[in-house]
Amino acid sequence: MRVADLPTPNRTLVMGVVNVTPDSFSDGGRWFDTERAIAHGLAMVEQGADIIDVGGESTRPGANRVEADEERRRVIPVVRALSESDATVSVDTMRAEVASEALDAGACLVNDVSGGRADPDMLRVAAEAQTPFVLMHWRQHSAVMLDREHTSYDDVVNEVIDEMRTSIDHALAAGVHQDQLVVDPGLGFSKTGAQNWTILHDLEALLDLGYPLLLAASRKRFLGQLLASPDGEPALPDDRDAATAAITALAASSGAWCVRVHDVRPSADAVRVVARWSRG
Ligand code: PMM
Repeated sequence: MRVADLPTPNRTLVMGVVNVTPDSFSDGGRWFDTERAIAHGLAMVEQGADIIDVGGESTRPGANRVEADEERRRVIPVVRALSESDATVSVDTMRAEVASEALDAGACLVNDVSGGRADPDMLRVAAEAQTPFVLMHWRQHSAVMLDREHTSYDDVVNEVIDEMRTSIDHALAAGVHQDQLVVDPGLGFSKTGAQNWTILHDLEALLDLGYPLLLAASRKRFLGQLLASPDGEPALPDDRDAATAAITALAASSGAWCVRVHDVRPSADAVRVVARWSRG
């Protein structure tokens, strides 16, 4: 499946993450400086990233929101510089005004972890821009998303799908075109570790929605829990990259459209292996 105006290499795409934040769980502070963030994005293109996802607001569980002006200050110069260097850039934001400015600065895709729910103006911006729009499953802001009420499901796969269908309907009603939409189950967002694994086990059900599927498991807490030391200490984010690449291979072989990762090269290699393997 292809999404209008993005690379179509006949394999799963790799989206490299640039968090221009002081506090993301996975790489907080490393790319907070504008020039370092730009250099990191360019390095990921060299390593085989198809898209660079630039975000200025941490969504780690418990995180509080950043002011719009600060988010804009973090994100826009990085989006502009990477776009000018011909990278395909995505903006990771829940704010319509930041999305709109990033699109003006050259971004080709809007990645909204709230699926258009956090900002009432976001779907209008996406509809007018006619660029791809990642619609992630989301229930609540990060400050409260792991509270028990927000991780409560009787049947996580079907409820996530139903809630995504509702968000898709809202997007379409706002004028977003079907061809623009990418869906994402939002691993770790209002989901426990076990619920993430249930979703991954049943990717087919998500693919049946009929939209390109993006998965962002990279370095997430449930991988740290899986790889915990014998005394139960979770593996550190940097020690979750091999497991992330394993998820990339499985996601690609299941038919995911794109994986969003922090360490690009292993996943860029993995998607190429899967494509070659499947050709025989
Ligand atoms: N996760 C994070 C941030 N952005 N975007 C999408 N589409 N899906 C995700 O699961 C997702 C995201 C979490 O933070 P990180 O940038 O440190 O991975």
